[in-house]
Amino acid sequence: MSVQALHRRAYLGLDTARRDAAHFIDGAFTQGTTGKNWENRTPLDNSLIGRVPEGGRAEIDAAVRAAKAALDGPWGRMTVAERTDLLSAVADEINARFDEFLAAECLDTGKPYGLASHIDIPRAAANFKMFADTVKTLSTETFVMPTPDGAGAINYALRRPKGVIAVISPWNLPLLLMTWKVGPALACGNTVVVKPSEETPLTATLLGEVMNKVGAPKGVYNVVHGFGPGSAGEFLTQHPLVNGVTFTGETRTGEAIMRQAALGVRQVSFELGGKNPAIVFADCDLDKAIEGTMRSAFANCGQVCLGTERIYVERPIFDAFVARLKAGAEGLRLGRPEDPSTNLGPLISQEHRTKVLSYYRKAIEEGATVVTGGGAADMPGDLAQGAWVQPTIWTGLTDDASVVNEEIFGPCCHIRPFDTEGEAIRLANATPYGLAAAVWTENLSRAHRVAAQMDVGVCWVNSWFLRDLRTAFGGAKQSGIGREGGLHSLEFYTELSNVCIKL
Ligand code: NAD
Ligand code: 6OD
Repeated sequence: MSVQALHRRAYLGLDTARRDAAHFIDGAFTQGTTGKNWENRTPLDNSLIGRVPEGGRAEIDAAVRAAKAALDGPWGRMTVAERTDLLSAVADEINARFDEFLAAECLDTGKPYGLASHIDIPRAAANFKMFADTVKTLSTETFVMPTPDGAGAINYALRRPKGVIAVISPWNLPLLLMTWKVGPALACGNTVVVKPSEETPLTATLLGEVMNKVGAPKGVYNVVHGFGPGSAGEFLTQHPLVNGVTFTGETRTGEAIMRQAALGVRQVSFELGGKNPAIVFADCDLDKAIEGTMRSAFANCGQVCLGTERIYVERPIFDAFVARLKAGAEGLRLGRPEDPSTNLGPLISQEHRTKVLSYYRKAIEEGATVVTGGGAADMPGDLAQGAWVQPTIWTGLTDDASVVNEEIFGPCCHIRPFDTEGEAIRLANATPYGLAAAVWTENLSRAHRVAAQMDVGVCWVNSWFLRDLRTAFGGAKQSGIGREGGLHSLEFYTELSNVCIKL
């Protein structure tokens, strides 16, 4: 189906009534009792999508208690096979309602249909399928031990759900990142209360309809909308019946949530910010390095935690690389999501645009050469009211420039030459963050050698954002705590309990 046809179907599918968000608590949609709500505006042209209710302590308490009751009730009594069948049905239903999810996500974020239909929505379905498959075949360890009386003992481990999991998610890949946590949490037998980003309330709400459709017991999946401090986010992470907090977002927010989760000593799993490097060696396949770096620097308007904002290029190919990346950036088409030629959307909000543009100004103050872009994007008609910026490339900054050190989260990058492998590794690692790195080389030995020295959770060689969901995903240093993905998710979403039986 063409993207335009998809668009027509999707916008019709997402009827006006559904553009207002609602909390989803104990299997029912509700506006809650605070009487507070806010306007949800699309960053495409700042027009009103609908309203979002702000949850308070009462909504959080109701959601957490519903989640606890489901654990102690029908959900807790389901067999693994029943639970995983239900999660597979969730995945099927997301795919069946693909167009509605797509329309909702693209309204909230402004991202191109081409991107969301290849990444965000299919990955959300895959997040449920993959974790359902993972837990189907789980086993645990057993140890037989001798005892002084000669009878012996057997130890075996039980993996039990952790309990009620608080899921706090960001706006950049809203459904993908929320389900990346909800999928394994439910597969392991937990129940969840989700506090989606205030910028992107729609797809989390829509998932409530899916849960009801497939027959998920009430209280298994709950959503309460709101903000962070002094609002639903803080109330949720402090709630005494919450057993674990999984969060994706800014490192500074992670610090606040960690303090909140410290009450009652709740475990946290954090996927945080980054200032990710790419190292491009002269022996790379330049076509592939340019194609990959175009994606890592500009995809989703640079709003991907794994995105590349620092590029180190070996001197012999520096000028060629800069010229080709400039040509690529200048070839990007900004526009409406449904336009098949669009490959760059707006930033998430006017507030974020102000932040990104402040870095664009700072780059010039700090002495950058602006290779391309460097300012707001002029857009026609209604789009002029949206959160658009130009894709931007700089060179010439010193290593201590704030633009080279702070996460900007926009469609921009700085390119710097290097002369030796050791220098490139030192520069790439010179950051308090440690989320991801990309290395471009055709030399196999170098690929292994350099990857082994990157202080990051994820290192891609000759690729970027190539994801096998069974692998460990997370950040080193200030980019996170813990790893999620495949069996690694069990570390956070289950409690291991050893049973020792004396024979
Ligand atoms: P954010 O930290 O501003 O917000 C994330 C969520 O936290 C939102 O739902 C927000 O309402 C909530 N929140 C804020 N303060 C809170 C508090 N005190 N208590 C409870 N909840 C609170 O992040 P964002 O702006 O939505 O997303 C962008 C950031 O997320 C970037 O830094 C990016 O690098 C990071 N990110 C990281 C990953 C990863 O996998 N490491 C993935 C995506 C985004
Ligand atoms: O692919 C994933 O599982 C993942 N967590 C991606 C994060 C992207 C950050 O914006």
